[in-house]
Amino acid sequence: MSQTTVPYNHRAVEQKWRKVWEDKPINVNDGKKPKYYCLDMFPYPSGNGLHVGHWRGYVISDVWSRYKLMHGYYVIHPMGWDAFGLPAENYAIKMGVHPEKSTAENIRNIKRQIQEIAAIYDWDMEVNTTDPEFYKWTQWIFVKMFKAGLAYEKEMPINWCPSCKTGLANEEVVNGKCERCGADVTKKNLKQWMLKITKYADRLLADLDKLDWPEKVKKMQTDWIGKSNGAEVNFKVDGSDKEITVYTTRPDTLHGATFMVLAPEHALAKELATDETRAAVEDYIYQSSLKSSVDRLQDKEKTGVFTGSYAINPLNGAKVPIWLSDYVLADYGTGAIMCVPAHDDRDFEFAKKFNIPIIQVIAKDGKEIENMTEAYTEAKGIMINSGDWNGMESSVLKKEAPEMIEKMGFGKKTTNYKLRDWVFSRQRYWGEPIPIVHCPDCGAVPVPEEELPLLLPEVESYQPTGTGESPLADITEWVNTTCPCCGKPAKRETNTMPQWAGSSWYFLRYVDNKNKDELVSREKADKYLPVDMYIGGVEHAVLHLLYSRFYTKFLYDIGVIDFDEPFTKLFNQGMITGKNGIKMSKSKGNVVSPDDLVRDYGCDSLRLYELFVGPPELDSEWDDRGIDGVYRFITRFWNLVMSQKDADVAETKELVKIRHKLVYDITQRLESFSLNTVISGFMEYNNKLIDISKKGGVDKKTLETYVLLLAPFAPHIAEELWSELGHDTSVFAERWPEYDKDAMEDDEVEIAVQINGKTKGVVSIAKDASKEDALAAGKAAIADKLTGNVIKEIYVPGKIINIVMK
Ligand code: ANZ
Ligand code: ZN
Repeated sequence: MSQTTVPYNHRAVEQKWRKVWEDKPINVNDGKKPKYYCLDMFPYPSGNGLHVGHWRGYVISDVWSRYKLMHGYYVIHPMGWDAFGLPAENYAIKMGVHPEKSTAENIRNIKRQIQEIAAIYDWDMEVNTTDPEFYKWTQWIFVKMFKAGLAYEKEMPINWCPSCKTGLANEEVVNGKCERCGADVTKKNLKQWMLKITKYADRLLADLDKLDWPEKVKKMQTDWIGKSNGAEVNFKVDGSDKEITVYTTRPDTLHGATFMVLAPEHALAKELATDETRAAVEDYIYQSSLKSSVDRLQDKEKTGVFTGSYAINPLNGAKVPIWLSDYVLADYGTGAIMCVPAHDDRDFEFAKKFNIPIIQVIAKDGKEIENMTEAYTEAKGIMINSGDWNGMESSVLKKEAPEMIEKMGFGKKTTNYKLRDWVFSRQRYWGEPIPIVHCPDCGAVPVPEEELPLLLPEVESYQPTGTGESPLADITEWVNTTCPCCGKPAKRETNTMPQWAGSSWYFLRYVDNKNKDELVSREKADKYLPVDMYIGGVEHAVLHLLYSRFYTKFLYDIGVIDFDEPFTKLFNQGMITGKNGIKMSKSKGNVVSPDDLVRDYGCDSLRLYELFVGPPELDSEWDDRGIDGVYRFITRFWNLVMSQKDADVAETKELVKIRHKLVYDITQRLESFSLNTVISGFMEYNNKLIDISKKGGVDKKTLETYVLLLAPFAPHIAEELWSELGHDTSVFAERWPEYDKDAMEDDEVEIAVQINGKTKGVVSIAKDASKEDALAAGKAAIADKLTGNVIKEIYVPGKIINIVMK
């Protein structure tokens, strides 16, 4: 057997195949193949370039795309740039260059890095959200939403980031901090453009059932939409004709309400104060207005003030004190609650602190608890202290009570959502101008569709002003315009759209990115959309992934597309972190760039190593050193194929079995996205085959099969070896190998050998061994224990040998 082989030279091999693929693309649309759309979450062109974590996501999606390619699909695998928005603008301000310039530079650099992955991206499909030909349609969708009554203006206190100097959507506030820069978010009263995403709340919730998405993400969206069923109950204020409506999900506990709490912002809060309480009430209202909403929610101890007024429980006439407390939110439900301390944790804590009676109305085990030390919050048990409702099961009553209350005439059945309309304006420069003209006579008028795009004008200073107005407000010649409706002087809207605007629909544009007349032609949309597989990080669960679903449903409703969910299947990859799980960031100095690794080890090795570092759905710590092992594996595989390819070895039973097992293992693991175990599988089989190569040699079919399986993972080396194995067409023109379960099965089976039903040993015998042979082998295996008289010998083929002795 010849051992002198051409050594593996990753640079030469990779350069060669890049060129070949460029001249003769491997993924072509012949109009006959079925399509498969595999999409990456497109990057924003950050100045720091890509790190190995970004790379991993793109490797995963390319492996999947190539795998589908080898199943006969035309794979739509595009890439583009999410280039508007705060990150790009903040970077530009920091560097002191115009965002347009820095964005273009960053795109060039990241594109170069992405091309090093050698993914089968179709660059003809590239989109850039800051390209006027693209944002024309971002603006067009807004105009359509405006015309449909889904975009409206409202003055209200919104989330304000004092550092980014702009308003934020609720989704962009994470634990009270700006999702982008981490500053504490405050409130600011501003006139805002809003999108009525709440109109889609029910559909966004119900259609989650249609999606093949990780349960975790579905749950996050479900919780964010936060649908709850319950009742509104009206309480009369004692000695007045005022009424307070509360929202409760637990009307079954109505008899246990011993007080009521209003949010300090509630319209009646001040009016309920009496002469004795007025000073304290006003002070409390003032103090809570100073607190941020995070403080309010995270406050360790409950605070509150008694208003001096009482309400009458409409069910039993009980007189209950009305308090104010900031643990009740003004903008959820009705901003007022009935409090049942025996069955709600927060109410319990409040009642304990302010010495308010606690009345138990659900008996967990049929009896009342003497001294409650904590609330019993489950709706399970028998009603007590509840008048006519005594003896009923709480869970049943919980469902029936809303209608009972409605019939009794003091409330109604209702549904509430946590989801709020989407605050859509940003007081920043680097975004799509909102295509609206404000006319003193006609009000807000959309820019006519045929005049889109409304170009983002040049400005002297693109720094945020902090005044609540965007830098566009300074450009008088741009701001002053005429009303599209009546022709009188009017002013342009100066706010811009959030970064999410472009990313909410970009995936539709890839398949028809040069269309001047339509966002996407219906023909192409029908043919190539929706996305079959979407790959990206989980951090977008209630932002991008919710917004895109909303946009898709809207575009479906107005007939642009014929599907109402954008992403059929979703895979969330974990993060690659630095040592000790610390997020990679420039400020921590732990960013690992793929550039040097590609240069030193080659693209194929880095691709394999990115997958080998850990389960793709989990976060993994990066350690450069491991890539040596992967490089060694590739080299050993190279040498194996090169040494065996001309050896003309005949296939043996053992080789056939190994080959089918290999196909089976790799396919199963790949299908379940267990990509790290795919790589370790390759390594194990590599070792096995190298062993065999030293004994009898490895046959060509087995080598070819291995190369085919490796192709989506390490495409260059696979192409080179495929050609070394005598083929003059691309390895990607081949079909993914199939396995035969029968051929995989072992000819031998291991069975237990027992004496009187107790296992004494194990023996390996041929599957089709005769009874005599099996018993002989079995007895030989436990010969030293066969001391006595054999009464009976039992052989259950393939399962067990039992020797009965006396
Ligand atoms: C009485 C009650 C008794 C409640 C009980 C709970 C347990 P969801 O919709 O699931 O989040 N609530 C209503 N509006 C509120 C507001 N603006 N701020 C703070 N809390 C509010 O939960 C609704 C429940 O949260 C309601 O049901 C109400 O308390 C409280 F044993 O009413 B419940
Ligand atoms: Zn007008």
